[in-house]
Amino acid sequence: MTNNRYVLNWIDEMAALTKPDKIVWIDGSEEQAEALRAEAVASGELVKLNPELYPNCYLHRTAVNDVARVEDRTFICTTKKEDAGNINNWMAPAECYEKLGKLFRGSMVGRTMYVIPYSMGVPESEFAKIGIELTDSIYVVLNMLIMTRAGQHILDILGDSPDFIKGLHARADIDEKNRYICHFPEDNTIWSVNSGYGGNVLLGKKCFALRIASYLGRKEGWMAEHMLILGVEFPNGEIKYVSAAFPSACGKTNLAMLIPPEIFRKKGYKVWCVGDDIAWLRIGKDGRLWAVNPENGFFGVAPGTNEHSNPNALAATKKDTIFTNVALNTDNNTVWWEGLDDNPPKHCIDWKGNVWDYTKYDKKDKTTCAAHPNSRFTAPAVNCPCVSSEFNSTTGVPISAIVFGGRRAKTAPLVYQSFNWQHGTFVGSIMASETTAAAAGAVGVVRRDPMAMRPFVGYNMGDYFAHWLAMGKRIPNPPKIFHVNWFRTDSEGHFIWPGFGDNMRVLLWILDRVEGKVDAKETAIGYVPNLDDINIEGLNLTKETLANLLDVDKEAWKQDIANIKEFYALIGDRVPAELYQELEALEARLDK
Ligand code: GTP
Ligand code: SPV
Ligand code: MN
Repeated sequence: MTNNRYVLNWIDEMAALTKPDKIVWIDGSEEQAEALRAEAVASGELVKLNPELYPNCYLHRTAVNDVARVEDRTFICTTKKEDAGNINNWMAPAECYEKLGKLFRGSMVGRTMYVIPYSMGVPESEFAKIGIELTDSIYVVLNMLIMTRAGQHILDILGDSPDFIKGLHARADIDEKNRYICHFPEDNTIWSVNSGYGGNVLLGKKCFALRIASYLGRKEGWMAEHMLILGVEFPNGEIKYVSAAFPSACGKTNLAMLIPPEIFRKKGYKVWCVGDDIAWLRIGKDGRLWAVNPENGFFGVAPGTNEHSNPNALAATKKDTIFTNVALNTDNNTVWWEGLDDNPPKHCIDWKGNVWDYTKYDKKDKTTCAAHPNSRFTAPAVNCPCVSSEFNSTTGVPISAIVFGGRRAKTAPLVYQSFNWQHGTFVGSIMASETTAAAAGAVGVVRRDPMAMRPFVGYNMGDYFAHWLAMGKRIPNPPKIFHVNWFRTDSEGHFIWPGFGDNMRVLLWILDRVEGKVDAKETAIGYVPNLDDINIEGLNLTKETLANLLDVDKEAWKQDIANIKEFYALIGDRVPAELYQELEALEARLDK
């Protein structure tokens, strides 16, 4: 345990509020984790899966009303409302503590409070930051043990320091009307109540590593981003690193674990995964931008994951994994989800815990799904066959290119390059994507999602843009900035680009551009590949189709401009003048 007064006093205070029957410190040992798994199985919180086929794997079902992040119930509580900005929900800190205090009061009576000391990042690294989460959920404890570096050694490293993020979570009544995910960046505090689902309750992830960390990054001169990190290994053994920001459920995990098409594999190309969701970026002594993944596991989308789309993710889930809201095949006690294979189990319990009738399953009707569309796996990073040798590096990896992207049926071409950092920041700021099941609410609606950070910036979005511009001025050798879209559709709504492993073809163009190896076509929105510079060998795709994928539809872009203006106006008066200049310049180029 610890003698740290700040830690002990805070826990006393939180225990006096929530009144748990007992307090258990999570030490990180396998014995303690195993005892908790057994306890959760006995209570029905976890289902133990077939130990031959899925050793040390478990299934958990959340409440039916509690299956995704809740953006409308997520608050940034700064003293001044302007510091949270118009894109975030805001509550005054005192009001929020008071309101949530009532919900937390006595919420752990008859329950156990677990104390989870954890580090985001390799604890020995300069990048790393420590958090302590107090929770009454064994599911949260077991997930945090996979997703972070947790246990007694973190308390030892913390020593007497007050420098840790204080997280309090209680399941309370899982009452959606009283569900709150609240952040107090000025107090290094996170309070989450009435949920038991992933991003709402694994407080090291979105709450700390993005919302609180983005706030700290701005103060301290670094960046916390919703980005995967991957390394492309060339046949000569050289590795170049790329980070990419796509909104939730838009392909980060898939790109991070990409397996190159055979023609590239034969030549010796490989892809290594450093991270699949979050990147912390700092300027290195050599003047480049360096990135670490602060997490230690993957909380990945299950549906659609299969032998062909993402064999690396699938392999990662074969042991030591917790599945959330997938279907249970009761014939052999294994898991299933839509898109795993074309053999829905004959005897099955769906994500709601009901017997599921496979004969009524209709691929086009999400209400007939056995697994929830946002069902997830929590797998240790070490399980992934393509995990990078730099995964535990204390310095991280140098980033050559930053890639933005989203789901756009029409406007955005397959890939384009920004003119420079300022224009690249503008490209990130106008990102848009169709919404997905990762957050509660309508699916498939286009919304602006700057840098894929709309739900995750812990301060004013205008200030966030300014921070990007300021960072660009400070990085002597900045990465080049690109934008991709794997999701253009034809008139029947089918994806035109094959995606997944074939995205390698686009990554190689990006890295060729970084190296100055290929020319490009200058268009109104940025540099677009010349047709011959994207290798489509072995693809069932004609040059004409590629030309369509790369086409910049000026009319569609002009229609987008009005929406961008509205969005900037919504963010308010802290949008930097440089971005308005970029917007005007884009408009002028489109009119030419
Ligand atoms: P979060 O964990 O929510 O942040 O999501 P993510 O960005 O990691 O998304 P993920 O890789 O899990 O992909 C989400 C969905 O997009 C899955 O259903 C994938 O099958 C699908 N997807 C991923 N990459 C591609 C692609 O290149 N093309 C197409 N068509 N679909 C893709
Ligand atoms: C996302 O929604 O971007 C996720 C899943 O990565 S969650 O942890 O629930 O935020
Ligand atoms: Mn994510």
